[in-house]
Amino acid sequence: MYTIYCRKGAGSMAVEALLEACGAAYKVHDLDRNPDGSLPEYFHRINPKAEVPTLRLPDDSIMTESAAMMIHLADLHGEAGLAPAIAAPERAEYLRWMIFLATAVYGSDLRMFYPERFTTDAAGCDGIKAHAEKSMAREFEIYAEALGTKPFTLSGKMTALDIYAAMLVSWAPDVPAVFAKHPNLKAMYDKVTAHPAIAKVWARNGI
Ligand SMILES: N[C@@H](CCC(=O)N[C@@H](CS)C(=O)NCC(=O)O)C(=O)O
Repeated sequence: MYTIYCRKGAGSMAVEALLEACGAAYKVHDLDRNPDGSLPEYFHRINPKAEVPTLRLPDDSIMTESAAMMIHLADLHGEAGLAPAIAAPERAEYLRWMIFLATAVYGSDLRMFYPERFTTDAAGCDGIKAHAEKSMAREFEIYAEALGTKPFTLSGKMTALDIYAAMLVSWAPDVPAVFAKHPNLKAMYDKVTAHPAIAKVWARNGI
């Protein structure tokens, strides 16, 4: 049994959706913030960075880093067909875009939502946020170009990559504008979120 530590609508959403889509046995542990905005003390002992997603594996060990979880779960639950096999020709591309999303796009999201965490100078926050929005716009251009006319990032079949991309695009500062500029991203997003397992988790997360 997996336990996924979550905050609704946060980075845990993609991992929760993947667990559901894989048919894995899992429990959701929703975290509430303390009145001062921090996360509960017990959670800092589970993940010293106190970030979601945090995943407790069936052997009781703890895993952090969303992209690592996506890769690990999709590989372990290969029967769900949500990852190319290690030797498949599209495996390199799968890893490339998974890490691009985790580092470039997720990074821009974090700078945009929490600029104060990226500076010791509170006066610099607006600049960090503006730069993050610009970076994210460029990153979605790059991703949309890679997607091209394919229904999903790799081919005609949804993978964990598309679930991760769908979560990240849902955090854009102006989602309708991203979709208007990149109708192929919208088409991919609509297909991913129409999948019954993903729709269920998106709804639980209030999306
Ligand atoms: N590199 C981490 C980043 C995780 C992360 O920063 N998560 C955010 C939410 S999306 C978080 O929990 N931040 C701490 C907080 O909100 O208090 C990952 O990919 O899992």
